[in-house]
Amino acid sequence: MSKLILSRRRFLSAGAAGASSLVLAGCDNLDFLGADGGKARAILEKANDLTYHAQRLLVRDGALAPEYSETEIRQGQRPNGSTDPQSAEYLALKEKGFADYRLAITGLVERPKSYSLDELRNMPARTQITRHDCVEGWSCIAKWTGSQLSRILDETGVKPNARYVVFHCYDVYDESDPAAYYESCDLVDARHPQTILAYGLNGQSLPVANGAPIRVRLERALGYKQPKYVHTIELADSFSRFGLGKGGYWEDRGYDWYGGI
Ligand SMILES: Nc1nc2c(c(=O)[nH]1)N[C@H]1C(S)=C(S)[C@@H](COP(=O)(O)O)O[C@H]1N2
Ligand SMILES: [Mo]
Repeated sequence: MSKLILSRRRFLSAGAAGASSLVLAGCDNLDFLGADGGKARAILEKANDLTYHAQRLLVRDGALAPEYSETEIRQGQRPNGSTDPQSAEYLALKEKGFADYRLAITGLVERPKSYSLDELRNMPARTQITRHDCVEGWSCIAKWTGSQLSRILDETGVKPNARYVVFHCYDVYDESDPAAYYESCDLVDARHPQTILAYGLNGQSLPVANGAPIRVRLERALGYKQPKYVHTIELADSFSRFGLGKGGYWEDRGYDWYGGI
């Protein structure tokens, strides 16, 4: 615990947003913090708020994550977490090459809507070569292609009381625990130009192992904030009613909600 607090202090005094990832080095170290109601967890949650507000002060809303050149792509994107969802619904979609897939936009939107994969692919695309940083201690530079989430939010309209975007996924990460993977971000990150719904990876269609047919790229955040196998994007005024209420699958298990790098 003292190590965690020291890291947070060091982060704040150093004034470098990137230093916040120090505290997340090694998923294993954090596992014990996931226990609900624990004192350690309450302290971590306070630290989360601190990180979020400090990051929002330090990182300009529109600041871009670094982008790289083709020559810096050294290997394929290493698949991690769920890599082959087994739900009946997902398997049926996969069997037909995702021809029947629809991405639903629901919740606090003016015009709820759903998109086929072709509709998403026919929108103006953004391609970006970025670095993915997983808290387990590895990084990969890869080229992602997709539709900007901001365009989709412009099409559906966002109600004034919406504050968060919640991403619902097809997979359960751990077969012994029925919780579906989910994630969330605020509207500043949702409307960020590099926040895309990716259907392409390194010039090919997105493989199942990396989240086919659609996965989110939230380039200023850590790996677990990049949900794969997304079926629904829900606008909400709070994330307390989803999962265990902390804003994401791994957040429910003790990770930082903002997860900035
Ligand atoms: N739906 C879903 N999204 C997920 C995960 C997962 O298990 N399920 N794992 C997360 C983690 S911890 C990482 S590091 C990245 C891995 O993405 P990749 O497989 O494309 O490398 O996906 C993130 N998004
Ligand atoms: Mo990760």
